[in-house]
Amino acid sequence: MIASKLPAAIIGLGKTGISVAKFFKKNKIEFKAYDTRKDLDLTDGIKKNIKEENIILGPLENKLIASHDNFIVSPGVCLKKDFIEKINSQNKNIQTDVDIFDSYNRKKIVCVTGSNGKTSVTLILEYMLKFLGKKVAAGGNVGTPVLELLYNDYEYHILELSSFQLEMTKKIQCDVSLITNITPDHLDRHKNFENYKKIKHKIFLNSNSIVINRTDRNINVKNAPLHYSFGCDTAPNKSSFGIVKIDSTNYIVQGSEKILSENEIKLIGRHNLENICASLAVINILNLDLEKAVEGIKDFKSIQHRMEKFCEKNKISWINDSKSTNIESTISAVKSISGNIILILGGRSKTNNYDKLQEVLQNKSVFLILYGECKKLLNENIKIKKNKVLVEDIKSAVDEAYKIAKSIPKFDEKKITILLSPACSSFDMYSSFEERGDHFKNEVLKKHG
Ligand code: UMA
Repeated sequence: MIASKLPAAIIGLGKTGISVAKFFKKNKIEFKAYDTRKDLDLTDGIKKNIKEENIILGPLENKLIASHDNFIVSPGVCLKKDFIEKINSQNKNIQTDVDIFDSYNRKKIVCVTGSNGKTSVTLILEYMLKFLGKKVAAGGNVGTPVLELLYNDYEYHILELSSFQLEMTKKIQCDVSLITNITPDHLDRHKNFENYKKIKHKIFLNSNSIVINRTDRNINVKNAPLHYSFGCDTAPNKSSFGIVKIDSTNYIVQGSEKILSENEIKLIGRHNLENICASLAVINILNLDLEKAVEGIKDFKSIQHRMEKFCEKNKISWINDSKSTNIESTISAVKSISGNIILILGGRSKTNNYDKLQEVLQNKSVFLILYGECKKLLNENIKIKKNKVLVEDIKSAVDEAYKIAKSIPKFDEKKITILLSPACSSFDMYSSFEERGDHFKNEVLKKHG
């Protein structure tokens, strides 16, 4: 923050804004808080940390710029271009909670970003470090605002940073940073893929070492510091991790050495093997006990809302993958399942190009259930000869899926998986993918008693 006699401006009063307000209150920094929602409910979290006279609701007017020198913007708030330009032209300062965290943090940090898999890698790393006896916590996009981490004496912080968080962040100094992969996402906000890629790469700027997915051409390591790699191919040397298939079993390898078989872990899908590879590369760089971390991961169960197998009855498995809010993530999910799949897709669409998904579905034994705001768009854009049905909402999707599963002939020996992997955001009907996933699980569990 720049030195100023004016109060700071906190923009956005969700989890992030509240955490900034709490931090400022503790550190005796004056502030005012803004939220563009006129009818915002003043939650207990807000009331506890912010005096009502310091809360301003409604559209952000350019005239408020004169009242502040420091603006701390929440990730979900997309500021107008002229608002940002005005702040910059007056040598004022826009930053994020991640910048404030950076200026106060003295502990080791690993930063993780990527279009898919970033939450999984964050949670796998947190789990591995705990297994190794380290005091560690994960924060950022994964759910706990980063500033909340500073109140405890952790040895390691694992930060999941989204493109929304990186966009306005000026600097995050880290020991290791990692990009899992980059595919187009959130382009409505970031305008074009080039810009999105550039924002993702900001994570490398102040990192001592970096981990890259060597098979992803969208990740550019020119001028980057010392780097280590992972990928879904063979590993070129001892400081890299990869996957090889021997006699139809996938193994994680470090260089040429097999270190873990897919049959030894509880996580489902090849993409999770990649997530483990990425995490092991970080453990390696941090000079921690790799062998023990490999032992630990064998007991790691599914992560909520990410290929979470939460119910298995009468040869039917139910998987909640509500976190898959884009096509690439749904493709990974579908590819990782064999047998009959009843796939629930829908929500608010982020695109109208579903060609890649259609291609994958054509080679699978799949029945589609399309729900929500974009069900018709999906119906028009996913042209597969297989069965399809359109329903209103998640409850009807669960009812329909159950009916279809029951109707699959008994002589069909293949297992049946009912998969919610929507390829769309949840915002047509829910406030988050978590809420959607919880609703799905509740409806299923009601059915199965
Ligand atoms: N708001 C405005 N104006 C706007 C938009 C929002 O005033 O134009 C206000 C809203 O009225 C609301 C508040 O801002 O009161 C919400 O702030 P926010 O959207 O930044 O959300 P937070 O509650 O602070 O949660 C954020 C992340 N949310 C987003 O990036 C949208 C959470 O990621 C993150 O867990 C949390 O900080 C803690 O770090 C969620 C997410 O959806 C999971 N992430 C996206 C994703 O994973 O795809 C990027």
